[in-house]
Amino acid sequence: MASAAFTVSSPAASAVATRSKVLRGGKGEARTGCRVGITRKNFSRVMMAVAVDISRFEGVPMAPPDPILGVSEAFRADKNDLKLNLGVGAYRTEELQPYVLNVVKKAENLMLEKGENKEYLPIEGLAAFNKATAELLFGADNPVIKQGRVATLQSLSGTGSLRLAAAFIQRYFPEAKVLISSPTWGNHKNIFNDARVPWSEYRYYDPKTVGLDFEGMIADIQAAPDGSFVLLHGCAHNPTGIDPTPEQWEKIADVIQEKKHMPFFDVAYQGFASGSLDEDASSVRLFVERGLEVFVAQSYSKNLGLYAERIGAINVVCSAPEVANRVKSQLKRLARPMYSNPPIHGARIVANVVGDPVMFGEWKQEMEEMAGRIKNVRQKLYDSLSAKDKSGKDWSFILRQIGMFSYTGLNKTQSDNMTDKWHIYMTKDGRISLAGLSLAKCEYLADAIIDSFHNIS
Ligand code: PLA
Repeated sequence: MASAAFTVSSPAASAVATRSKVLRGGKGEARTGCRVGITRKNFSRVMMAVAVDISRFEGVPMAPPDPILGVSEAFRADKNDLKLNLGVGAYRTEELQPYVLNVVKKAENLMLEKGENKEYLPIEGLAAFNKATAELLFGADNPVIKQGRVATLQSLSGTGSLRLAAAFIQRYFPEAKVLISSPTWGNHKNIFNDARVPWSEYRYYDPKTVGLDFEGMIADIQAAPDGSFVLLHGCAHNPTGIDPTPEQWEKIADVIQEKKHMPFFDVAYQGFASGSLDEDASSVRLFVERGLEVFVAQSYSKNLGLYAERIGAINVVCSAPEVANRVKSQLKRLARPMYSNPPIHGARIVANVVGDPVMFGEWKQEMEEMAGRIKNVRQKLYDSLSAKDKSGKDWSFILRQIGMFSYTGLNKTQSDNMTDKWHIYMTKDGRISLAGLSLAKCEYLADAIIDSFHNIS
């Protein structure tokens, strides 16, 4: 720890020590951190005239690694050739290499040719992006767009958009709580905690059926105080890969409407669940068609592979254009002191791809290919598990799950075994990212899962 050169018992003493710049060696010799030119050897002298930095951070404990992004750090440190990173939901090629979409490269080349400048964007982001992103989500012909009832702000990808919405909830609905699914994407809880928005969970996953606990979900949404915010995954629920059916979505909308709750969608995988952008937005559109006011956070990390560009948006569908203007003005007011204005590069890529019919078509095709590759490894994993596991266990739940992930049902100890023995990196809730799996690695993964499932309790 590069903290203090000497052990000092109290802040007052440290202040005196720093001020006087005359310190005794001895007790603190083992510690480091003194200023230039002082070696450990010199420390043994009885008296020294040195300036010492006494850390003000003694009260700052080490934070635990992030349950998802921390897995990638551990993966990078592993030197074993067999290692496999199924932690973070990042798409890889069959060769397990990161993938930059061809259509993204094409759009970037065009941008370079045009020689666009790097001026600040307005607080709400790039106008062409905001138009494109709302149209992609709601459908260009949706009356809410035509009537100007959507407040759209480009923000820092899905996470930043959720965080901005959380700040808005905290400021304008201080009494409200947010209902989140159990389980959910781990960062949801952090986001609402940091924004000081109270939350509670609604039942979602039923380990007995390895499916949706629909009754439990409805009962919990019904039991929540009127006017709560209900966080819903638009498609490809993370981590379970289990989505409600269209009929179930209707019932969820009924209860939310009845209870005057506010639906709040997190759409981080549009196009990645079914391969179709429209189909994956159908849950959101259903709520909008009912005339409800709705929050929607969007991300282009996965569907356009723009992970590091931090491009996404927060959309708030309002009852009237005048309301949308007010809401937007307040979102801008929240964004300004947080990050001032959003980055331009990813916004231009999205605006160019969506705004150009040829590139839009190319994107949809590449997205289908990515979604298709994930479906293929999903099938192969299921086939390998079924062929290798002689216990008679039914692995078909893997085929019923959709999107990037499979929720294997492995517990923490079993997940630890996957990593410690098999060098397979995954989150401790038993989630594996199939987007990071190749056909060639399916058999190895199946062996690891069978070993962990049957031999570790
Ligand atoms: N919402 C959900 C449901 C997500 O799964 C993720 C990303 C996001 C929002 C935010 O993504 P963004 O900020 O990059 O737009 N979840 C990942 C990565 C893919 C992560 O944890 O940050 C995951 O592995 O779960």
